[in-house]
Parts: sequence; structure tokens; C-alpha cells
Amino acid sequence: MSEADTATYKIIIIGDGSVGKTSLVMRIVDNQFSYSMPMTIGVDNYSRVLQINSTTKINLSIWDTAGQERFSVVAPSYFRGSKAAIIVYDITREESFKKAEYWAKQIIEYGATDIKVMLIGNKLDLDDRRKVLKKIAFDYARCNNMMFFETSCLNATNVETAFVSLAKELHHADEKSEYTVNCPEEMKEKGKNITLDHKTDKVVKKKKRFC
Ligand SMILES: Nc1nc2c(ncn2[C@@H]2O[C@H](COP(=O)(O)OP(=O)(O)OP(=O)(O)O)[C@@H](O)[C@H]2O)c(=O)[nH]1
Ligand SMILES: [Mg+2]
Repeated sequence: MSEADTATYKIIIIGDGSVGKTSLVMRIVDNQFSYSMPMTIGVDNYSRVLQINSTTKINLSIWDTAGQERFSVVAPSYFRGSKAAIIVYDITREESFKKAEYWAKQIIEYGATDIKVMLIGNKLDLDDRRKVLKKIAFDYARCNNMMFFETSCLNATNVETAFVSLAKELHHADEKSEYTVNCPEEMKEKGKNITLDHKTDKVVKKKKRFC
């Protein structure tokens, strides 16, 4: 396959400030990590070609956005043409996970109807300081039809796996294959009524019949 045949997909990376969005991009694009990453202002664009199987390469055009609230007013325009969105939170900061709901609403409002969404809990190397339970995040992602990974940019855990999985998902969607995110129908039904309890960090069902 020639370079000209390589499909390009735009993906947008969103999430609270300092969760590690730029670090994820640095790891996947340059295989580097820095403790002193400058804060993103506005948006930066990168790309990485990934080999997803023996015959297929995918070019990801990765848009790394600023997490600081003062930049969020311009963010909606970045969704234009995005085939996927990655919502990042920091597993040691509960607030950053609660903000995932805000970002999910942004995707619904500004993203395409068929946009793929991945939730990433970053800084897995700081597991001893964990504040967000993996199961809570996993259930939230599954019930909202999001792919889910926990990563560490520091030691590179799961970063390549997450991006390759997303690239495969985009490729399969393009091919109109049967491949879907594995979410049982009854969980999808519950997902419509699920929210994050911002006080207890527990999954709360709004309607009792789903408890
Ligand atoms: N221990 C640890 N630190 C990380 C990890 N990922 C990022 N960091 C650190 O977290 C800080 C913020 O990382 P950034 O990548 O700049 O975060 P960001 O989400 O891009 O932040 P904004 O651009 O302000 O929205 C930096 O000091 C990084 O070195 C990780 O996996 N483990
Ligand atoms: Mg950044």
C-alpha cells in the first residue's frame, strides 16, 4: 500500500488541564515524556501513522486542545471533521473525572453523530494515589458507548494500545464491518439513566427500576 492510500482520520483530545493530554500525544508521536510540559494554549496539531494490521496503515491527525477553562470558548470549532474524541482524566484527581461528563456533553453538542469516543484515565504509574476507581470509570465508559483505557505516559503503559485500538475502530467503521464496542443491550439501556454522583464518586441510577 502506498502512502497515498493511507486513510487520515482527525481525532481531538479533550479533558481538564494537566491531565496529560499533550503528554499522551508526545508519547504516541515521539515516544517521549517530560515532567515539565508547557501548558497548551489553543490547539496543536500532530500526526502519527499507525500500522493496524499487516496490510493497513492509518494516519491519525491528532488535535491536542487546551484544558484550561479560559480557552474552552474556542473549543467547539475543533470538533469540525473529527472522527473521534479522546476524553482524558487523571486517575489521581477526582475532579478531572467528573469533568468527563462535561466533555461528553460537548461531544454530543458539537461532534458528529457517528463520532467515536474513548475515555482515558491517565497517570496509571501513580496508582498508589488513585482517587478514581477503575470499575467506576469502566462502567461509565461502557454505558456511554466509549472505549476505555488507563494509561501512563511516564512509562508508556497502554498508550500505543489505546491509539491503535482507536485507529482500528475508525478503520472498521469506515469499512462498515460488524465490529462494535462490546456493550450488552441491557447495559446500554441503563447507560441512558446513569450519571456520576459528584459527592460520592458512585454510579447513581436516576430511575429506581434500573437499580
Ligand atoms: N506521573 C505522571 N505524570 C504525568 C503523566 N502524564 C503527564 N504527566 C505530567 O502531568 C503534567 C501535565 O501534563 P500535560 O501533558 O501538559 O497535561 P495537559 O492535559 O496537556 O495540560 P493542558 O495543556 O494545560 O490542558 C506534566 O507535568 C506531565 O509531566 C503520567 O502518565 N504520569
Ligand atoms: Mg497540553
